[in-house]
Amino acid sequence: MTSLFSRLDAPGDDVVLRVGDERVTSRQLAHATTALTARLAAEGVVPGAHVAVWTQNSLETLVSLVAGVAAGFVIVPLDPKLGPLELNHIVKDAAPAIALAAAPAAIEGRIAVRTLAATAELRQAPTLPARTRQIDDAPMLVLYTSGTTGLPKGAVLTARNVAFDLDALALAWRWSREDTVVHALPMFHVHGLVLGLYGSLRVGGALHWFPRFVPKEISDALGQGTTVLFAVPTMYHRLTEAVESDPSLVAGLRHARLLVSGSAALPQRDQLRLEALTGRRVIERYGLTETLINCAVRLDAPPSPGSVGPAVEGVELKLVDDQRRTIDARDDATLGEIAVRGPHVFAGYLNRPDATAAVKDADGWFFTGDLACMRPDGSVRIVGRRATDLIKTGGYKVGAGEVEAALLEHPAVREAAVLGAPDADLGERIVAFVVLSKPAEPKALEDFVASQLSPHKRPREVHVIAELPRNAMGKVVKSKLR
Ligand code: MCA
Ligand code: AMP
Repeated sequence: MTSLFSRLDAPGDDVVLRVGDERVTSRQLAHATTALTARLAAEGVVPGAHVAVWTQNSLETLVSLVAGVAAGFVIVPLDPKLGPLELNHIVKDAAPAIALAAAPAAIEGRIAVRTLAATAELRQAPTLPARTRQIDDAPMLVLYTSGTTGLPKGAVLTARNVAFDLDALALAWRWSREDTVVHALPMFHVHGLVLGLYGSLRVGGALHWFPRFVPKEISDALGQGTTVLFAVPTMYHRLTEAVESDPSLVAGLRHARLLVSGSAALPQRDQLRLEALTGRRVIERYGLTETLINCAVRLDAPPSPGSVGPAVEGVELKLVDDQRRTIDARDDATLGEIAVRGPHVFAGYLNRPDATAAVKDADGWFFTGDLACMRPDGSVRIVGRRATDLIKTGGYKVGAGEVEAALLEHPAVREAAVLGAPDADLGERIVAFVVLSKPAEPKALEDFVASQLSPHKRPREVHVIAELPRNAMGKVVKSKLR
């Protein structure tokens, strides 16, 4: 067996993590792993237990996320802006033994919280050698992800899922110890956590994390030796606008070895604008929480606009029709649902065998719900989604049903229908149509959703209408609302 975080195999004085002016070496991370193991063991929390990490904007968050996995706990990273509706559900569903936080957290009172005073603990010499996480099929992470209806589901990922996928990406992008990744993504989803953080400790050299996205900070980091940028399309859109109004930002972007976009479709318009300004092409990769990254444009591939690349090394990918029969066409025109198989496909949803069986068949194929065409060279062009009730806004997946349910909790809302409308910045913006039983201001309804759920799930537009359009069966016809 080999270890998951190769970067911690021979701990030394090399900096592996950076947040603001604070830096952590591989030796300090190994110390933190030992300290965390001992500390939680003293409380009866042993490897294999679910440990939540409240992902606040601080270095302690990164240390907890790495040390927790290295020590063998099953880490449940949580958005510190989760609303009470989501939090109640997740605490019950994942039942974490304990939560780690950098500072007082809203989760306090629901489960025991321990603060990891990283900077103090890191300096203490360990009394025991650090544990290292081996690559096996045991659960390593539970990541909550929205579905069309109901509350978020916990996707269980193993160390093998993660190691396999990161190694495939290293091959596609020649990602190596020479690289430092910079990103400003949240640490409770695959993109920022698995690719950015765990990737930098397995196949890369270091991570420089900005808890907030500020174009100038990203550009400066790239100008000062950081080589790779991971970002969602909204961030590339905002970087482009920033470069247009402040051409000095171009210098940093020109230095980058690799600019990667994912989590949602990168509009070609933004791609071309950025290329014209910087001379650098942004490459796309495609994935899901449940499968990690399935496709990636290779570093040496010729330009192929609109493509998310072919399946990464070791991943089987096919297009299927409505009956899940294989569609054998590479004509860039025939549409099918993407299905994937390989060691990267998750173990299943926590406590939800029904939901797992709906997406993963007995032969190991995972059905993504994404619609695409395949080109003659095997590269994939994503065209849409089967479920119109899934919205991708700023790279976050939001189920329309979850927002509708939150709106219906408001005493003035009698009926609600939510959909995603095209948006140049966010990709899609959440739009709500409501029928009221008593007067209420649209802004108050937006704020109400933001107070019940994570604020990124709030509708950016609320329209009050007299009645929702329905078909003969009484079902809301959302296409009429568009
Ligand atoms: C605004 N705010 C509010 C309200 N309005 N708070 C309460 N009530 C309100 N009515 C607050 C927000 O909480 C936030 O607080 C601030 O105002 C700005 O929020 P918002 O407008 O939502 O942010 P934004 O500027 O639109 O964010 C854009 C973003 C963000 C930075 C691009 O969407 C983002 O980080 N996206 C990344 C998503 C991601 O990582 N997805 C990966 C999923 P404050 O200012 O305090 O923060 S993994 C995946 O998809 C797969 C595997 C893959 O392929 O990667
Ligand atoms: P999530 O459940 O948050 O992991 O989101 C996964 C979904 O994001 C996929 O099913 C796709 O719809 C979408 N997605 C991720 N990367 C891309 C991409 N490069 N282009 C288009 N859609 C993407």
